Amino acid sequence: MRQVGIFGKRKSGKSALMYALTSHKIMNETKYRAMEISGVGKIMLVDTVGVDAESTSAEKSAESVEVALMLIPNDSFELELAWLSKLKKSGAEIIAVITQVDKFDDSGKSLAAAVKEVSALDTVCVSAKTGYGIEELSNKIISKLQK
Ligand SMILES: Nc1nc2c(ncn2[C@@H]2O[C@H](COP(=O)(O)OP(=O)(O)OP(=O)(O)O)[C@@H](O)[C@H]2O)c(=O)[nH]1
Ligand SMILES: [Mg+2]
Repeated sequence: MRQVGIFGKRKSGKSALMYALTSHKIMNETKYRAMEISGVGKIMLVDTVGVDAESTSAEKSAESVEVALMLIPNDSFELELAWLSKLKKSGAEIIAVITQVDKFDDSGKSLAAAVKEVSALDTVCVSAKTGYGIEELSNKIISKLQK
């Protein structure tokens, strides 16, 4: 099945984002969520281990995803930049996702601009808590899958 991978440091909000994107209340922790997207078909959202935890496991996941979401929760994103080059090499389409933006005064806009400046990537600001930006991110994922 076509896969969309969620990458980020521990506690960056990977699992919360996966649930927000699939908009289901779930009872148990799971590493995969299947979702049906009209015009695209069935895809698998893959929650990965923190890129600062066990990198070999996250690297394995990187090999099989078509679209990679690189989560960035705050302005120390050196490790994420290193991961962005790994993900580029794997051939995945990449979206930089500023997470937990309900914690920012400007909804993450200045951080998004900084990330965009160094990476030249598509950047989206989201909050799994409030739902901010979730629809915009879904649409970006869909457009990447339709490429
Ligand atoms: N305020 C706020 N808190 C969030 C948001 N998303 C996640 N959190 C909180 O941040 C913490 C980590 O969220 P997770 O979704 O578990 O993060 P994770 O990246 O899956 O963490 P690991 O699986 O342990 O690597 C939890 O306490 C969440 O409640 C958000 O959008 N806003
Ligand atoms: Mg998690």
